[in-house]
Amino acid sequence: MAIRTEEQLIAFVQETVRLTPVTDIHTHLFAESFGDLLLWGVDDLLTYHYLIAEMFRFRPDLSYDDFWRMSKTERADLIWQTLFIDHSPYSEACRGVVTVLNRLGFDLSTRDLESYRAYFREVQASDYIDRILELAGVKTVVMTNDPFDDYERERWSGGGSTDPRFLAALRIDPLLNGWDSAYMKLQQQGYAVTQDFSGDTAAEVRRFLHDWIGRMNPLYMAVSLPNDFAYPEPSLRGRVIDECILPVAEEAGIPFALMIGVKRKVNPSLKDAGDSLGYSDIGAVERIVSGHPNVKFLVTMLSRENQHELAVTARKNRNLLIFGCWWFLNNPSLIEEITRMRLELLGGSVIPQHSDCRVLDQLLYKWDHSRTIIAKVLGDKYTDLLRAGWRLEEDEIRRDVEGLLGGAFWTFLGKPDPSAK
Ligand code: RAT
Ligand code: ZN
Repeated sequence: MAIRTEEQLIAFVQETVRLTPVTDIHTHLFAESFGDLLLWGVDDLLTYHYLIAEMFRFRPDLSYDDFWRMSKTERADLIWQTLFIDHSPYSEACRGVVTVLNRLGFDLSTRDLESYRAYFREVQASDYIDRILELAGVKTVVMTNDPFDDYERERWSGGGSTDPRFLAALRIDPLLNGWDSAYMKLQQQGYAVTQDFSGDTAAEVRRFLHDWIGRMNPLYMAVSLPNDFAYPEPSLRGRVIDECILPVAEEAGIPFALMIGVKRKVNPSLKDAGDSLGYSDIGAVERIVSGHPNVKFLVTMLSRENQHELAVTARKNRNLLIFGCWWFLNNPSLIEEITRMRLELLGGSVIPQHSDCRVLDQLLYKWDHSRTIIAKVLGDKYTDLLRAGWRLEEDEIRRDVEGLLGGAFWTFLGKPDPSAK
């Protein structure tokens, strides 16, 4: 059916974006079979590392050691008091908690954390997973799977994920960012590698990757990289990329996902909350992507200043799909600016957002908040088209939104969306 008025258009776009199920291409969530790796509930929400960093800003009196000695409940109490009671929770990470509690139907007027906790004591993980995915409108979640983690490896020996809503991604940071300890872990897993990368090491790393690809069936291999990432580079990281990852990505037919721009541990006392960001050299992305046209690359960058050149680089290389407003970019003002710019430069050949959720419940806020912005930007783009004289059909808008919320990802992978009927 054709759209007739601007009012009808905006309402239709908002409704379509709200109701179209999402493929969330990068999260730190896990299927229930991964046991303790799956985080959920109000205490995990409150102890999210984004909130830990914010809490410390208001508590110069609190020592880091005292905080880390506390139990999870005590940390959650402290964060609730500091960020939600002593101050108004309008930072994006705080507002996220409010959105979640509200969407779960809690009475926010009481601000009574204990009463919210009582609900979580009664609920079963499997029911809660169903409830959250349903409420969030998320059909598929891509996990971050670490073959260097002992606890996680055991879960894979037990069969991994049998829940088709949770799909794997093979995360290989230690290979690229910590070879001096990674090589020992590879040796423990039976691979004949050496610290100086001599002999059969490259072939053995390729064997390791193929073995884990066989076990996990990952949609892609992924790494986070520092802001000074260079390519090509006469370094161990350069050799691992050239001799191991790129050939395996091509042979296995899965993308290599690069998440570029992290400065790890600028304040180690904050642990996971102590990472920062820096501007990166887009030349490294240009060279790796254009030098390997038979490999697919998923790329996101952490610095706001890299976003425009990254979108332009994607225009030049069809084997590059850019994704998400990552981590410190996942704030409404930046999501809007970046999404607008990407749609103007790339149309629908982009993945505007991923959630990066670490706690299941966060799906509710990350997608609610992002959907609102995506709908706003898309509404503006379609309004411009309508004013330019283009006839807009509801089916075409539905098709476009499905593409942005997952379809473009599956097309890029060259795989059917497993949840498509
Ligand atoms: O966004 C985050 O939660 C970060 O701590 C990281 O997990 C980052 O997204 C990553 O995947 O390295
Ligand atoms: Zn992440």
